[in-house]
Amino acid sequence: MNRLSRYTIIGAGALGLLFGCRLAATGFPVELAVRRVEQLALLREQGIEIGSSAEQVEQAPQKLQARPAVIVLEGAMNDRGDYDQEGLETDHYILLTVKQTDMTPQLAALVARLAGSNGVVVCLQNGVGHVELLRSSIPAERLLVAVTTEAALRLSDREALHTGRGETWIGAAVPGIETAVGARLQKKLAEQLELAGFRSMVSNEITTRVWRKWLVNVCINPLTAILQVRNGELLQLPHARELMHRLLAEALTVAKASGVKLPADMPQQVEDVCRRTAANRSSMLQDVLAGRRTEIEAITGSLVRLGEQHGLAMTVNRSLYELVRALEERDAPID
Ligand code: KPL
Repeated sequence: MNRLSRYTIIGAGALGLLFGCRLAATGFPVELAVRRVEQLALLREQGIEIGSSAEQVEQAPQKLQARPAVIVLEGAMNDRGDYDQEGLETDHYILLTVKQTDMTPQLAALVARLAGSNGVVVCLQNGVGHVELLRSSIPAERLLVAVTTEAALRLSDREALHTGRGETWIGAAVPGIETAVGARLQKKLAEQLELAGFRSMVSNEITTRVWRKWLVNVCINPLTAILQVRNGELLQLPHARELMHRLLAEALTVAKASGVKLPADMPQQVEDVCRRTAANRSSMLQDVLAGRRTEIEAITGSLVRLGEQHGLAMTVNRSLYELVRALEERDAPID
């Protein structure tokens, strides 16, 4: 049977705006769930606008606009009425683009209610921890992860800049349970994201991809936040570069103890990300500069805890973990 799709995007930060705008502009029914009433009003009035940087489109900067439906997150209901058409059932994809720090048990309960028995929840968070929150309430074949290297910068409550094209890998969040329904849902999502202009693929080694992204964040995010430098500078400062490699070496012992096999060229891969995103302020640096809570718990904290459970000495990562926590605790930098 031919099945339609509809999308609910939870979280209208840079990635939420980017995915919401492109999917809606491609013609999919999209609703964006936001928390703040000011953002709701602005998006309802003016829609989303995504700019593409000149390097990315290899020509003059372009703008894409779309006007998806916008709802208040707390009021989100699993109301399928408007979308179901005679004889056609709908696949409801719920893209979770909130930060790790917003992934609370309350949000997980709301997502489960919204998903009902047929929704498909797709997690795009950095680090780990969110899947554990969701797996008791979402059937395994309907809980997906998407690892993306699409880069976007939020400019306002309704505008973002697509700063770099990347790739999006989709797979089961709970590995080892392969079903025909799960495979269909993953394939369809990859095809539809591709239609919306994202290079997307289903991955049968998604755990490795999650770990690769996680370790890249472990190496880059805390260091850039503490040193207050852009990603590229980690390669220019010899001591920072050395420390970054020590963080990675320690993290790789955790991967090995957890039975995760990562490519031998991880050190080069981390350096490549620094080069490709040289001008970026990492998300953790942006959080520190804005006085927000960072994702340190989900990125370094969870790695340290896992390593210690395996009996490993996590001294380098633990030190950076404590330093970022201290940055969060202080009121303001001295003058
Ligand atoms: O994912 C990132 C982040 O900032 O969170 C990297 C890859 C480090 C790019 O800035």
